[in-house]
Amino acid sequence: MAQNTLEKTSVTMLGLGAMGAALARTWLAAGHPLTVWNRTPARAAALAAEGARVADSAAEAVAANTLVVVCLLDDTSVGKVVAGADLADKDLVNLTTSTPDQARARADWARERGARYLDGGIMAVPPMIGTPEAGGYVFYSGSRTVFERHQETLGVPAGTTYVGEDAGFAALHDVALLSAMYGMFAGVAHAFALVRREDIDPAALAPLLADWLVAMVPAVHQTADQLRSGDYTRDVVSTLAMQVAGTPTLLSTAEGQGVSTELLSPYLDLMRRRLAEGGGEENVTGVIDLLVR
Ligand code: FVH
Repeated sequence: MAQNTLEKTSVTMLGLGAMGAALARTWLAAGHPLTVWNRTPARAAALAAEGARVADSAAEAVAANTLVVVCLLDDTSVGKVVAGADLADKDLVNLTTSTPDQARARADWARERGARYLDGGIMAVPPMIGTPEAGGYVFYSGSRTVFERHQETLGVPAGTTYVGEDAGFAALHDVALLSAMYGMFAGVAHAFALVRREDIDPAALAPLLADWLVAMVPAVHQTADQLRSGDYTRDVVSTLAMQVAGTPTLLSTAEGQGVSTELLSPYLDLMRRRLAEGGGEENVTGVIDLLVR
């Protein structure tokens, strides 16, 4: 166990799955006294050997410390696990992935039980926890008091980014980033599919693709700038009219290569709709307004 536990905040950790165990281990290694509980007790054995105190029940673990961190499978399991515990005057930090509405409801639920509530959305996978150079971090939202009081402790496993008092905002930021990631994965899948049957080494395409995607990243900031100003023609280099004119090339090439356009077509359809509505001098920012119902 790490030395010098003096003045380190004591932490209770509920849930020792892949993520919960990784989080717990970093607090232990940093010298934070740690009480853990997991539904399947065997998963606590390794942490016990490293110095964690293992509680017999979730209620006992919650009673041990003011700072209670929860990282379970889903919101339903959080409700089940924490139901029997006395939450009065606890700082409950829930790092379980949930929807914004679940997080808000969980915040109300915790408040009704006398707890202060902070929600978290983890932008990392377990090997990134406790590895600052990996760049993982956690979005936090909800009680600013809890965030500020425990920021140093919460910063031990990964970076911390507070995004507001609305308890649903951490989950919303988490899902926004993940959704963008899947959009990128969809584009990457289509690109590799196009060359799949050719004598083109995927390993040769990969760096070209990666560099191109990185070169396109400034578009994210331009989009934000246009949304804030309301002027979707601001600093446009490639107009929507020009881009839509190029879409038959993309679709014909896919057809020629025997590749389904089911990933690409929905986005191109939205571009065409925006053009039809008169957005020809914009770039693609207007598509966002078609998505918001
Ligand atoms: N692992 C990852 O890559 C991602 C990265 C981003 C954030 N997620 C979220 O973190 C939450 C926990 O994920 P995890 O990786 O720790 O998940 P598991 O290894 O499957 O462990 C699940 C824990 O939840 C316990 N559990 C499940 N159902 C119940 C229940 N009904 N009652 C009590 N506990 C329950 C489970 O206990 P056990 O199976 O060991 O008894 C584990 O402790 C999650 O929200 C991710 O989306 C991870």
